[in-house]
Amino acid sequence: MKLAKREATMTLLALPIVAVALQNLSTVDEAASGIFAQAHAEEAAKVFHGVGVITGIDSESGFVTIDHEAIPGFMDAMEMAYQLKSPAIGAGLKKGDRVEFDVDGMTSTVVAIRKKRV
Ligand SMILES: [Cu+2]
Repeated sequence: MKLAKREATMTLLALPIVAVALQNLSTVDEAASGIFAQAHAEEAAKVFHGVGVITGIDSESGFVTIDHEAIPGFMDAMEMAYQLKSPAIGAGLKKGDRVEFDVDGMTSTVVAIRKKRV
């Protein structure tokens, strides 16, 4: 891409106006591919929403075990341990609490968790 651009620019050195136009076009192209890459990164870092009951919580290590319902597009219903993004976000939660939570699809880290109103 870079090489092609340089060659094209050199070929068109005698036509500065066209060269500038080509460069502008290329810049737009690069900006567009940057947006595309960002969109993909966001897709990979998708956050899923779950609902379940806390069956265990370790507020020091920041692990919470949740007996959760199926999380559409991510995982079936199961009981499993999740790492909290930080132990602080689990503050005030205890075993038996019904919660809703957001889990990062890439790392399976719980990024948000709160008591669910019945
Ligand atoms: Cu699970």
